[in-house]
Amino acid sequence: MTIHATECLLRMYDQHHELEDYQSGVPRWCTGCGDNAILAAVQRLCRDEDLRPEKTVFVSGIGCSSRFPHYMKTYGFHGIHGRALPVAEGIKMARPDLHVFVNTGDGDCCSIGAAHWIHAIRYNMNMTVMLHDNQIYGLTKMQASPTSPRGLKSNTTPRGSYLEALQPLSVTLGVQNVSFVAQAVDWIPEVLYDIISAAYHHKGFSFIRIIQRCPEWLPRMYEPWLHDPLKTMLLTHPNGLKISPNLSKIYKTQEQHDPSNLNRAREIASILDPIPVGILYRNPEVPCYEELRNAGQQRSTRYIKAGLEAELDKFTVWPKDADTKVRPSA
Ligand SMILES: Cc1ncc(C[n+]2csc(CCOP(=O)(O)OP(=O)(O)O)c2C)c(N)n1
Ligand code: SF4
Ligand SMILES: [Mg+2]
Repeated sequence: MTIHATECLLRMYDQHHELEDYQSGVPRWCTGCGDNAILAAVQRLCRDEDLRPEKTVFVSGIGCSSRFPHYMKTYGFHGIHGRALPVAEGIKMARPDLHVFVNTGDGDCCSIGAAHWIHAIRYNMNMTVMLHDNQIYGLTKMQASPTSPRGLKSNTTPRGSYLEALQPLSVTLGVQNVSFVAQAVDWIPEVLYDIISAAYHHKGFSFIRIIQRCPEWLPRMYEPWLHDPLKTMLLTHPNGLKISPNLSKIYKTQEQHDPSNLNRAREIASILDPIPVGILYRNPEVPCYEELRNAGQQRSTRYIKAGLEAELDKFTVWPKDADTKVRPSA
């Protein structure tokens, strides 16, 4: 039986996806690394939203966390250090129909990529950005990052780091056109999932700082918070996170915070203990750059086809006697 191309396409559209349709390879992160929890939440989200893998792309820079795209059975771009955001912006500009996710580390985003981070907030392109903040350079074996706490001993700061940590939430909330800022921790999977889901559903640049444990280099960093639930402050609101009764019984430190209140969001961003967890700010009215610029509109199908053919022709091995400069007509 012959299946025609259109039928094939229709079958693809109808296909329902399971968890394993998004899982690729065995993660090489250390046991107990918070990146594993983030990966599990994201794969669940893709399954629940039934995202088409061929319409989904994960972009990263360099670092342990930036290995993320390898473990997603979607499109992916493991880029260069600090450049995940401009790559993602380019993808969104050319293909606004794709679901674009970015996974970046605290070194990747807040150090070498800091300039791109600031401008990406201002451009407010529709993508979900996860900052895996383990407060250390993990992959290169324990150098201080901009988010390392003052006094942290590392390979580059053997006497303890001299500076106060940069606060990613405060920085993001200070930039023109900020539209979505949230904070999550890797050790409360239910809330981690809900926050990534809210970020995915927001139209604009959704920035989630995820406090991610690195048991290899900073094994005891979050012990006090793990052992005392009162040291975590859940931000709840009918327009923000809704917490299940079971979770409410454990995490009793809570604040009703309206995510449209930017001034309060900025105050909350500066609270380090208890750790605020939830949606700090959301403004769906901020325009997205790709819409202002009518991204993807200028390219006709003919233009795209010609470009693709030119690329494929580079790899064509023509018969010896053929004129290599002239492509045979179909
Ligand atoms: C241009 C450039 N400079 C430096 C490096 C070395 N390098 C690789 S990963 C990394 C830091 C990664 O830290 P982070 O972004 O926090 O990711 P993590 O490994 O902690 O997930 C550095 C400095 C590099 N690969 N490229
Ligand atoms: S070094 Fe740290 S961040 Fe990297 S995989 Fe191991 S636990 Fe995770
Ligand atoms: Mg890091």
